Parts: sequence; structure tokens; C-alpha cells
Amino acid sequence: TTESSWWRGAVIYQIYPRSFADSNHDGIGDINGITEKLDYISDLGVDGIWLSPFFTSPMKDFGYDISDYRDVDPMFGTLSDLDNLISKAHALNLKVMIDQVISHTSDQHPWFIESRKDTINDKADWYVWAEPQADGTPPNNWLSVFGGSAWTWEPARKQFYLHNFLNSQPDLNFHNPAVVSQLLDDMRFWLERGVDGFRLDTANFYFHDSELRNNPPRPKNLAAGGDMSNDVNLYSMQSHIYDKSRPENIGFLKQLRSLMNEYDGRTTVGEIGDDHSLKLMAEYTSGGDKLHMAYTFDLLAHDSGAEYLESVIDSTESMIGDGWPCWAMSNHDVMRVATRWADGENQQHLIKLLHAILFSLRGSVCLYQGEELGLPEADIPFEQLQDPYGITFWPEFKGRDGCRTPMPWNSTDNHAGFSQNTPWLPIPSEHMDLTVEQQSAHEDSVLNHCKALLSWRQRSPTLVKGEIERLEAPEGILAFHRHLDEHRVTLVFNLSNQTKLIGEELLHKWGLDDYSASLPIHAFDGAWLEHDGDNNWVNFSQL
Ligand code: TEU
Ligand code: CA
Repeated sequence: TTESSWWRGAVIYQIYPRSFADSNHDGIGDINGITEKLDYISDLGVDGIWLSPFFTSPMKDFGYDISDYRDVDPMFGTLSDLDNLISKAHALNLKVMIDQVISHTSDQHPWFIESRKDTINDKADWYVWAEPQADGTPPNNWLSVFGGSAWTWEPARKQFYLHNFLNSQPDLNFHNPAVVSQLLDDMRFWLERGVDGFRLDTANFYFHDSELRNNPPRPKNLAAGGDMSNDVNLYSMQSHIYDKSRPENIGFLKQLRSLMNEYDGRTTVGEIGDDHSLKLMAEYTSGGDKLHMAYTFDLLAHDSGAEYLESVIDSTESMIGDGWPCWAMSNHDVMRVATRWADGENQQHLIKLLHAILFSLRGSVCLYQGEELGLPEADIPFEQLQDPYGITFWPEFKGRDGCRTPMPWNSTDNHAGFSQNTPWLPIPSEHMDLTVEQQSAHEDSVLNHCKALLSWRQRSPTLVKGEIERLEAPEGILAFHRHLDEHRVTLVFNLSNQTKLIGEELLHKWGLDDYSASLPIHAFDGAWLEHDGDNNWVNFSQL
């Protein structure tokens, strides 16, 4: 039914609970704060929300280190607050997706507390334990994403344990069927509670090479289409990252899909970070028996420009088959797209164009809180950094706090209406001119443009579900058709800073035979044409 495939082409608004809205004024956002803002979210015109982790956690990685998979951290509220959020969201016709961080737990999870005690306890084989090499050094050369060896010594067991991130995030042993079945049970708990889907953290990191073979040195410069290889993160600085994307993962993803299929209308979106993530996205989402959708870092942490987008679309389309991508340009891990892609004074125009592109691509979309406002990345001074990743690698990499600052709701209340107390991260002064309140009042704000685009997308099944056919175009221009049955939409985006003319001849090549004049597109503008409409180009800037 249409209802059970709601996720195909859905726009999912990502909420980072710590920084969305603080209902009890302790400086940290919470579940009730989100509930209070559901009308705002619904009014944006998105299909659902994805909540970053709110589970019980020592917060070493701000909730991506979980010590109880079935409860809400008191900092964020209670299970009944969450039930309330889910039912209010459903009443507004919003789906609710939650984060599942199952590749690793917190070192404070009872499973790990037991596992680390000795080699004979009930949970002894629930994590990845290994003997040191003869000289006492770690079992192999694997490195943690967050810096240093991926192995930490446990004196009680006289063994090393594996962690792909912080050493307080020990890696669960997916080769142990007891671990897998417990995790699936914990996920069932949430399905029973009525969540509509899961965002799966590090969905390609679950299994490790059980032979623990050294990784080969990593090539310095990966070509476009790979990920994590530019200056917005540090993968390129690590020569042999933790081994991931093992073939065994397919079997697990199939088990997970069977669980999801027991319930109606549920979905999964996997996070994939790897050198060949588009290929993995295709593999994991095709066949209808693994993930429903996946997102990669290709639009999150890479090059910019029309040619780069063409290459991402082309590689995706060449591999995706019956799989389904989910596109994101910003999230809680990367520099905000306004700063990553934008060109000084043209930032507001470019951001509007990037929204138009994001909502026109074939696939679903994750829109990160504040992206609808076109917020730029915040510059957080070293003394105020919270992210351990940034603290380790400063100043080459400043970490992820710059995209995690609190939402600026208005400029009249203290702390931008986020909280009456000092927020856990400062709100940058440049965000005070970009608040929800101010932008709502200005017809041509990024926020209002974003809403207009979302309603345009919602009205068009072709944009939501249609095929994509990329078109040859002049430099700096991205162009494609979207097709659904007989209906066709042509979309043209000018990512350059000059007006471009699409000549008559090219328009004919695109199959637009009726055109006897060339089409001018201003810098950072774009246009679309509905072929069964009145056949007029509409500029995005006039939406
Ligand atoms: O991210 C996994 C991941 O690949 C990131 O570490 C990414 O490389 C980096 O943030 C890019 O700058 C997930 C979560 O999204 C992230 O917040 C967690 O810290 C991480 O897993 C560990 O759970
Ligand atoms: Ca709070």
C-alpha cells in the first residue's frame, strides 16, 4: 500500500535533541521541548522526524554511547514523555524515526561491565576481545575513527577490546548470535512502542574481520565518489582505519528486515561511511530484503559544484537498481552545508538553490534542524568545545560542535528562545539574525522558500518517486528530468556565479522541441518545467 511505503521519497527532519528546545530550562534540549515544537515541524511540510539518541547514556559521545537501549536518559525526559511525543506526532501525521546505535555500546552498559571482568562470564564473548602481540602491543594496526589505536587494554582480562570510536564505546561482537538476537529484541521493544523506523548508526561497521588481519595502508587521495576524504573530517589522515563493511553484514541486515516486515509501514535508513559507500548503499538497499534506504557522506562531506553533483547522481544511478537512496547535505557530524558550499555574500541564494536540488533528487531526504534556516556553521573557540573528536584533533579538525549549536527560535527571549538558562553550547551571534521568528515574518526568507519547495515537492508524485535522467549541460549547470509514467519534469540549476544561457539546440536535445528561444538562468537560480502543465519555465527564486 501507499501508506506502508511512505518512506519512499519522504523528507525526514533530523532533530538533535540536546539542541532543539529546552522545556525545563537546564540549558539542554529535551523530549518535551521537541513535543512543544511539533506544530512548527509539521508546518514545514516534512513527512517525519528522526530523533538523534535520547537513550540512557554517560554522554561521552553525546548519546551515541548507550548504556540502556530501552530507556530515555533523565536529561531528556522519560519514556512517557516519549510516548506523548510519538502520539502527538502521529496526530499531526508525522512519522517518528529513532536512532539505533548498535555497533557499539557505552562502556557503562551492564553487558560491558560484565564482559570486561574476566574471560568466563556470561557476556565474555559479547564484545571483541583479543590477545596482545608477543611484544605486548595491540593485536593489529586498526585505528579508531576518533584517533589512536582501535584497541584498548583491559587489565582485568589481560586482553584488548576493540572500539571504532572512543575507547568508552566498545564494539559489540556481531559474530556472536546471542548478541544479534538481543539487539533485535531491543529493536522490537521500540517497534512495539510505535516508532515508524530506525536510523541505523554506522550500519556498515557492525562486523569486524574475525581473523583480525592488518589493514593495508590507505591511499591518500581518494577520487570523488569515495567519502570522508576531504578537510571536513579526518578519515584521510588515518592510514588504516578500522576494518568494516564485511560481507557477513548482509546476513544481519536480512534478519533485521524480517523483523521490520513483521510490522506494517516501518522503515530503516542506514548510515554508510566507507570509501565505496555509494556501492554499499546500492547493495544494502536493493532486493527488498535488507535496508529500506541508506545515506552516505557523498553530499555531506565532499566537493561542491555542478560537476560533482553530476558524478554523484551518475554513480548512484548506475548502481542503485531497485535500491533507494536517502540524501542529506547537513547533519550533526559535518560542517553545515551553508558554510561548506556557500560563496560569501551569495550564501542565502546558494542555500535556496541547494534546498531545491536536495528536494529534487531521486530518493528520500534528511533535512537537519537549522538547515531550513540556512544556518552557517558556528565557530566555537577551543575552550568551549564539547566534542571529544574535535578536542583530540584541534586545530586541523575542529570537531562537530559547530553544527550542533542550539536552534535560534527568536531574538527577543534570552538565549534565542531555546532556553532560559545558558545553553550547553553557545548560540553564535550570526544566528540571531536568522531566527525562526524573523524568517517567518519575511516572505523571501530561506525558511519560507524552503517551505514553499517542500509543498511543491509534496504535490508532485514525480518529484517524490519518479526516475531521474541526467542531461548534458554547460559548465556550472546541473540539469535532469524526473519521470513518472507519462509525466515529466525538467529541472535546471545554475551553481555558477554567472548567468547562463541554455541554447535552443540544447533544449531540443533534451527533448524540449517546442522551444525556439534560449533559456537564461541567473547565477544561483534554477528553473523547472512541468510538461503537462502550461509549459512555462518557473524560476526557483520566484517560488
Ligand atoms: O557517525 C559515524 C561516522 O562515520 C562519523 O564518525 C563520521 O565519520 C564523522 O562524524 C564525520 O565527521 C555516527 C554518528 O553519527 C556520530 O555522531 C557518532 O559519533 C558515531 O557514529 C559513533 O557512534
Ligand atoms: Ca532540558
